[in-house]
Amino acid sequence: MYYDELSPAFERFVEALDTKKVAVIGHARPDGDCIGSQVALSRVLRGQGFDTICVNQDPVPGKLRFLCGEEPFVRPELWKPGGHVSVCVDCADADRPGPLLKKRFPEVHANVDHHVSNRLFARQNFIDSSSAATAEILSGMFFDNDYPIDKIAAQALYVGIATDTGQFRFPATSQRVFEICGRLLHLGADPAVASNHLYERETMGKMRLLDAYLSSLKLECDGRVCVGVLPKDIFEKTGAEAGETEGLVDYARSIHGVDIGVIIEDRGNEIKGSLRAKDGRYRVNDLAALFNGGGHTCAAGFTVHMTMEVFYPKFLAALREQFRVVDAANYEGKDDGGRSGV
Ligand SMILES: [Mn+2]
Repeated sequence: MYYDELSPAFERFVEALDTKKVAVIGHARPDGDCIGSQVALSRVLRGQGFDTICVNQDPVPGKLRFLCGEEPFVRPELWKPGGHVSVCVDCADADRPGPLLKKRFPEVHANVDHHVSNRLFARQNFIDSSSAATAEILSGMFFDNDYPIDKIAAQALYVGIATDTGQFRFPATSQRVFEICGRLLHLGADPAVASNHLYERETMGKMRLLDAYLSSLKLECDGRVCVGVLPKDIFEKTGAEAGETEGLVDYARSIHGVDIGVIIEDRGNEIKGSLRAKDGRYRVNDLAALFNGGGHTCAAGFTVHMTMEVFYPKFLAALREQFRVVDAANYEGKDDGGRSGV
């Protein structure tokens, strides 16, 4: 058994469903774990006799379309639920699917997620914050319950896990992750095909964006934080798309001595930020929460209505306070080494 408590509860949930129609809902600006989880859950439930559909506020990013097979993805403005049961994946709170979907599905029946900040907003919540990906939880529950996983679902689950572990590098990359991925490969998941689609198809716009981001990098907090800022007109200048900021922040974090990498998009009256820590004990989700955001202990984000002039000093003060608290806890030997959920 991978999930002693979640798997039997999930089977009871599936067996108790009184309708056969299920909408599998992902979050806004979907990533590999979100799309992978939706594709797999939709296919596996279909295999159990359900009529399923995937619903997202935003389109499936081009890089992830190879995962979808024939899986129907719809946008809420073009589709109305007809008595569908709603299941959210990879959503930490009820707002993550976006305003329109929140209105369409005021009551969410089930919620499968691995965010430590999950608000348990559904009727039934299948949450494990020790898991590296929602796709890991789904894989484990499918295996535990002997639900058949076809080749497309296996690839989708593999990609969800591979992307959310930073290609098997982040702290939540456990023995269970490798065991589950081994079984997914046995079922037809193909790491080479996946990485070709994900990492060998960059655009020139993305490279120019990377160039601009790297040029802006600056060390703060005695070299423990590295911040890069993208100005408002960067997308017109580089020809990059908004989604291509994904992964840039990893370069800031990768510097020797840096504990937290930061990317900030300065949108004039709005600041969008992403934080990536090398260690879970920095709890960047708590930092993001100060600015209206959330996430994992190692990876978090926020969007806040402020100008850069107002935001930046507040942000630096919050970082300094976080280091003060974390360093004091370490000194007293109270830290858990970041093992409590990434
Ligand atoms: Mn995820």
